[in-house]
Amino acid sequence: MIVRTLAEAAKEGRRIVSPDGNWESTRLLLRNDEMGFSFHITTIYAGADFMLHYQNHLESVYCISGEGEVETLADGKKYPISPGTIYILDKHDKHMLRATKEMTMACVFNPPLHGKEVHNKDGAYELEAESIGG
Ligand code: 9YT
Repeated sequence: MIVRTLAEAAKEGRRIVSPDGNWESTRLLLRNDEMGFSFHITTIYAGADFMLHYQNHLESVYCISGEGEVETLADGKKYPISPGTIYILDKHDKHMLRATKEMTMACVFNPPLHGKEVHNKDGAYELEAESIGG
């Protein structure tokens, strides 16, 4: 069994702060744990308004606290996000994410992230990224 805490994980280099200033994420479970998915606690900073398009991954995002909205760009639909809401990007949906109040999210990725990923210019993560912890 593997047991970790958010505080320990942050100290061990699992906390990634996005260079775009929109979010940070502590990646508690990664590819090298060999579970088939990764699990992160992500903070979306208040005022963030940015495009994401996980062309190489599926992601589910559950809101623990805060407030915002997600917009799917293919159809312009906007969905409010508040504590208790999950959105599931089952179609690799290109989307905008907006935080009116800082949001804390639990995020799951398939395939699992290596650990150091930040978004490329298309809002995606590359498949061959640097790993945390070997
Ligand atoms: C909701 C979302 O995708 N935010 C960007 C960060 C991502 N959750 C991650 O890399 O942990």
